[in-house]
Amino acid sequence: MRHDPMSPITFDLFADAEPEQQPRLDRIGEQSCVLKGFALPWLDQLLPALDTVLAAAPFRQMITPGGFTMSVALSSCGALGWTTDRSGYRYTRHDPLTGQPWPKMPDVFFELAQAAAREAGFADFVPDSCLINRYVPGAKMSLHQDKDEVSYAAPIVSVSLGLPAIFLFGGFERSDKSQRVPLLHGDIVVWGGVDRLRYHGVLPIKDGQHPRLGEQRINFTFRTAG
Ligand code: MD3
Ligand code: FE
Repeated sequence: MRHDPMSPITFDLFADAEPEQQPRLDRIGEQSCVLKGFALPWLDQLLPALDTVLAAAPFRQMITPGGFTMSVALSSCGALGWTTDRSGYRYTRHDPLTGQPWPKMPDVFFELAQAAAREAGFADFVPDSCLINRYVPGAKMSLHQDKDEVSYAAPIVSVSLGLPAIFLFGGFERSDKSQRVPLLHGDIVVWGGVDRLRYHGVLPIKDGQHPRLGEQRINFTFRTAG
């Protein structure tokens, strides 16, 4: 029998995803939302591109201005990369480890970030920086604000891969109560507008093995930094 021309030929990209990863939009703040499972259809393109970036700019643990070694290991791609050392936090055009410019942001990274921002209501997001955070079990990120970007007009897009995490979404003072947002492999969070300067963090990652990424969580944070 011939295919009915009115019924598109499709296949289910989410056939093997967990039910909680069915694509959907959860609002977590006035201008913030979680796009559950949004990155899943992009993974086969995303992971090889990630390997290329990491071959040029490997993960490294950085030192905070206070002299502590971060439990999260970092890399970056795009025109600007975020770094910290004893002298402070900043965006740089060169990787301090290699002395080379940060690797180019792969097209598939840019396109995914732009598509997610659009889905969340932010048209024409043009990220110039992608910070790549690697968490092993036990690694965490304490409550902080992101204030190193030139403008707070653009949203921030964050892609979670690998082991699950509990994201802390706080208020405008460190002492404000935080909301706990579970994030799974393939989830994307978009923050903007009035929520841009909220305190946020990540609870220590629990032990586990992710079938695709092993014993780690990787987070991409896209920003318009410069
Ligand atoms: C919420 N990274 O790199 S996603 C960071 O999962 C960072 O690795 C976390 O916080 C992670 O700075 C959280 C990114 C994020 C970035 C900016 C925000 C969440 C935000 C600004 C306001 C509220
Ligand atoms: Fe942050």
